[in-house]
Amino acid sequence: MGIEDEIEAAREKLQETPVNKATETERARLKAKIAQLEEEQEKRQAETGSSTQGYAVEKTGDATVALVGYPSVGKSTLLNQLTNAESEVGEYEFTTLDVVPGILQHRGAHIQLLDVPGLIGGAADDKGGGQQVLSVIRNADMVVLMADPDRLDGFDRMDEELYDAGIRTNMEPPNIKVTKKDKGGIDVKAPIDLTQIDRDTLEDVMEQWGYVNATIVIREDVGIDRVIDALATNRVYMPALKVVNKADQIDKDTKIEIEDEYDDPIFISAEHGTNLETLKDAIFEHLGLIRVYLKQKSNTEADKEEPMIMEEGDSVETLCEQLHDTFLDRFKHARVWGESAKHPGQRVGLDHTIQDEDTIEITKQ
Ligand SMILES: Nc1nc2c(ncn2[C@@H]2O[C@H](COP(=O)(O)OP(=O)(O)OP(=O)(O)O)[C@@H](O)[C@H]2O)c(=O)[nH]1
Ligand SMILES: [Mg+2]
Repeated sequence: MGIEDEIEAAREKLQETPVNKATETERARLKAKIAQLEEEQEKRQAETGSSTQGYAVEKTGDATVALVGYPSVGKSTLLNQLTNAESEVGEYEFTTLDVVPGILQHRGAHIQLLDVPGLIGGAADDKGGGQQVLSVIRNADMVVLMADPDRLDGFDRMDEELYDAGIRTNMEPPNIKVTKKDKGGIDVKAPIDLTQIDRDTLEDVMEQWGYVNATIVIREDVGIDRVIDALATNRVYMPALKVVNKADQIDKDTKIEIEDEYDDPIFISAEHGTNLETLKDAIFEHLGLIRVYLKQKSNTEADKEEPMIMEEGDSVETLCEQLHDTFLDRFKHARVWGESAKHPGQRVGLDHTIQDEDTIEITKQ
């Protein structure tokens, strides 16, 4: 039996297995088996190069964002509005068949936007060349999920499609750690109560995954899917932003209903250019980007036109590393103005965490 048949057989078995207490372990085992086979399949495809052909797009700029949505939601129209790109716009579906990149310049950052061909149901099973599209999305730093008022189910459908391809949106990686041992079988350590899964099932899943001797430390109340996510090596985690396009076609009441149901998406009209500044800000913030203004000692003001683009959580040390090799060696201290400073011009060391729009002056030896 080929690996595809094995996956198919395991999926069928999972569907046939009813969901109840008695079948919990069996279902968990099957899920682990499917995930493991899929990983094996991907590995083989990567080796033969069959999954990497097609839309290879080189990443450029400070970050990469994939525009994802049903055909005709307006992805190309949006790309053309936000970037220098010229992606073909059409009234019919599947106008765009290639990945079209463009650069959005906002708050001093260069953000690469990718207009990816419309994702359709079953992309994860490679209907309609979906695998290549998904591999482009996997490499992005964030997705914009686009829907239009007529097909809002697109939000959930796209997210499911991504989920099935191992792309986890708006989720932290599970707080689970697995370490191999020499002997002693499977050891489950959980300093908290596990309410969704029992230890026997966990041991079974670990064995199914191929562990003979290992310790698994679980620090959050997870279900089996999150455990499998922790074991799998092909999961990626990224933020997703929900955007409703063609907002020019809806009235106020419908807008409020959509806001309630879909957790406050951003409403835009790509065609009319409405609310695009809000969208750009949201993209910048969801990417976790921050601006840093560098000040020379001799100047009283920093150059606010050209900020350095960094990431939330970055420290003065990261800043120095990015500036030049010699900055770290010769670093004496820095002065900070802005959100992260206790008072204007606070003197700080390398471990100081910077925030958006801080001004920093570095003193070297
Ligand atoms: N009313 C309205 N129509 C829009 C808006 N944005 C795009 N459209 C129209 O929607 C249609 C599809 O737009 P595209 O940008 O080609 O959509 P797409 O998502 O790139 O479609 P595919 O490439 O087929 O996946 C075109 O007729 C656009 O003019 C909008 O904000 N409002
Ligand atoms: Mg298009």
